[in-house]
Parts: sequence; C-alpha cells; structure tokens
Amino acid sequence: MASIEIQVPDIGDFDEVTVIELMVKVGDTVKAEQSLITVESDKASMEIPSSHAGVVKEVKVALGDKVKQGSLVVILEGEGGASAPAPSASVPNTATAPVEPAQAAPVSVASAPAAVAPAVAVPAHNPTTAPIGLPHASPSVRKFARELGVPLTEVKGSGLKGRITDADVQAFTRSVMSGAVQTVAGAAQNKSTGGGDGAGLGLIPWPKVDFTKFGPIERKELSRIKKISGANLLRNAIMIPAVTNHDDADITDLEAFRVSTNKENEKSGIKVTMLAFLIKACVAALKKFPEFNSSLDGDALIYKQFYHIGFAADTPNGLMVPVIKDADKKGIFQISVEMGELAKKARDGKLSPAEMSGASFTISSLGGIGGRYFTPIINAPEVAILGVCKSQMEPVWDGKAFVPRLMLPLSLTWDHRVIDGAAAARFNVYLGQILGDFRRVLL
Ligand code: CAO
Repeated sequence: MASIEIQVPDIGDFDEVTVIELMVKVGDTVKAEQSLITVESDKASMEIPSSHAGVVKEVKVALGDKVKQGSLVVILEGEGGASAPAPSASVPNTATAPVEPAQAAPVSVASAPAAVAPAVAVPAHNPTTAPIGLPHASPSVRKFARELGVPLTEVKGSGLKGRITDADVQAFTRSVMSGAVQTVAGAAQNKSTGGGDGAGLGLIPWPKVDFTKFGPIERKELSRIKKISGANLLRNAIMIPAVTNHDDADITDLEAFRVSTNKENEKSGIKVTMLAFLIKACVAALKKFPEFNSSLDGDALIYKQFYHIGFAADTPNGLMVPVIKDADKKGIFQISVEMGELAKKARDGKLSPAEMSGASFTISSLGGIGGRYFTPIINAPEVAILGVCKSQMEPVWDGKAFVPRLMLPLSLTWDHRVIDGAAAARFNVYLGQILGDFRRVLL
C-alpha cells in the first residue's frame, strides 16, 4: 500500500497558522475530506481535511506547531481508492467533518461526535460569574454547541489553553440535563420565578425512583441518536411557543390517481406513496405562505428562497430526518426515488450530515402506521412542521347526502412568534385544497 503525504492546502491570506486541535491519531482510518487538524490564525480557525482516504501512519504536527501551505500534516497508508479534490481554504471552514452532528432536527444526527463521550470531568461551573472574553473553540465545536443550544461562554474547556472540545460540550449538556449545573439563563429564570433546581427551568427535581422495589428491571443505554436528538427535542419543545392545528384533507381522487400511476409504472420499480404528493403540496403552500418557510434571526425573519423538505424516518436507532433538496424543482417520481434512497440510508445508519441539513420545513408521516392526529415538535430553526396520519374512509356530507371519502388527518405545528393562528388555519385549508385537486397548484 502506498504512503500518501497530506499537506496543508492553500489557506488563503495566512502565512502561518497554529495547530490548535489534532482530530486524528496514528492507526485511525480517515475518509477523504475528513478533518485532520484545526488551525487558528489571529482572525479565524479552520479545519484541514484529508485529500485522501487511508489509515494514519504518522502524525507530523503537534499542538502549538506553526504550519503553512505545504506543511506535512499526516502520512497515510493509502486505501488506493477515494481521493477528494484538492481541498482549499474554503473547505475546512465548512462543516464537512464527519465527527459533527448534522443540523438540528427534532431528531436528527447521523455522525454525531464519537458515540458516547468518554466520561469527562465536568469543569467547575458558576452561572453567576460572567464569562470574560470569547470562548476558544474550533468551528466544529461551535457548530455542535449551537445545535445543542449550549452557551459556549459558560463551558470550561479542557483542551490546550482552555480550548473547548466536543467532549466538554457534551459533558456540559449532560450536567445541565441532570440538573447538576444551571446555565446563566436558567439561573436567572430560577431567580425570577423562585423555582427549584429542575434543569434550570424552575421546576422541581426529576423524580428518583428505585424501580427494583416494584419488580425486575433492565437498564439499557439510549442510542447515540436518541441521546442527541433528545437534547434537540427538549430545547425545541421548551423554547418554541408552539401550537398545533388539526385538519383533514379529502384525498379520494389523489389516492385513486396514485394507485393508477403505480399500476401504470409497475415495471419501472418506482413506488409512489402519499408522502411524495404531500411534499409537493407543502411546497405549493410554502410558496403561498412564505413565513412558514422562514427562520427567526433575533428580531428579523429569514425568508428562504429554497424549498428543502425534511421527512422524519423511523430507524432501528431512532428518528432521523433526511432532506429532499430543492423539492420545488423535482417531480413526484424523482422525489419518490430520492425518498426511498434516503430512507434506506437512514435505516442503515449511512446518512451523511449534508443529507440531513438545510431543511426549510419538515413533514412527519405516520401514515404507513396508523393513528389520527399528533403534535409534532418543530425542527428548529424551522418554524413549522406537518404531521400526517393514516387516511381512512369517512362519511362526508356533500350537501345532500353522506358520501364515503378518503380523509387524510393533518396536524400542523407552528411557531407562534412567527405565525398566527389564522395563517396556520389558511395554510391547512390551502394544503387540503391542493391535496383535493392538484390542478390548483397551477392557479
Ligand atoms: N394513509 C394511508 N396509508 C399510507 C399513508 C397515509 N397517510 N402513508 C403511507 N401509507 C401507506 C403506503 O401507501 C404504504 O402502503 P403499501 O405498503 O400498501 O404500499 C404503507 O403505508 C407504507 O408506507 P411507507 O411508510 O413505507 O412509505 P411512506 O412514503 O409513507 O413513508 C417513511 C416513508 C420513511 C417516512 C416512513 O417509512 C417512516 O419512517 N415513517 C415514520 C416517521 C416517524 O416516525 N414520524 C414520527 C416523528 S415524531 O417521533
């Protein structure tokens, strides 16, 4: 096997930068484009990715070393395969590192940071002390902290010169969740409400029960995905003033069209489910009601001019949310094929962070399973999510008689800071009209 020397690529305007984080060690298997080290100039920090896949034979830099374009970073024992295009300075700045979680999902995250953080001592934390200066952390750690809603200014770093690591962020999250530590915001809230120590929310502590007193038990660790999605869900459930509107859509004709389309295209092997039509119908509704396709940014709204639709997928390890990018530009067949591929990847644990990022709206469909209505949790920073349950035949009054119609239960949860109840009702009504007659999209 060939030895491959990985060097620092063109890093733009910087002559020399300091190595502040080693992200691999001898013996590690790295993929092409995986981040190897983090470097820092006086202006920014960035991650240096590997241009090839292979096994790390030698690490040629140490923490604190000064490096520049061409400096040798690691020597790989090549796998003779994948090689990425020569990385440039713009690459390392982005969240390509497979050690990062994907964008927050109610859910989410494929390649989260090393499964379960090794037990890290939680640095002493005093929420009443104002932090001095900006926290030192690499871009990937900052992104991870943002996704978990962790205030980095309150995390004590265990890395070189107090640098905050992924493990520090995870440890901090665990301590806040367990109630051992409070965030400044939580402490302030407790002070104002006179509350107790329930995870910084002014709640009474979580009940501690010895279940063995009542019968036999078995303790099992939560999956990596559940641990991370739990933190996201908790934040989203607590921080978003969410309301859910329930409605029904008459999909009798659409279902007949879907069934006949599948019959006609039996040989193609592409199966179209109701979810593909729902994605298209939601895109039409998002275009008509753009605030549903926005995100809050302080006192402003960011209106997205793209329609990337996330869909919740049930996997053996927990809930994942792959994203159909540019759903407005794709047809039902293409969406169906992509959905099938992404759902399979999700079940196989092979979704990349990029495949779970960038959603502007999410659909959670329990239609294949059952139920009537539910209250999905918004996938921040999105502002709305559509929950869908199983359609069923119902008697519907047509003005003269009850007629059997196939009705699809819809549950739209929306962020009341951005959307009003009237707009939500209109969104659902419009969605129902589109699903009732797709020709309306043309109007
Ligand atoms: N009403 C009635 N039947 C429906 C339906 C609906 N709304 N939606 C789907 N179905 C039917 C499909 O037509 C299919 O029927 P056949 O087997 O007869 O062809 C069957 O249910 C199974 O569909 P599916 O689930 O395989 O396909 P999908 O496109 O509807 O959904 C996916 C794909 C990946 C979203 C789904 O498999 C899944 O994981 N759903 C769970 C999502 C979830 O967990 N949400 C909760 C989030 S909150 O914790």
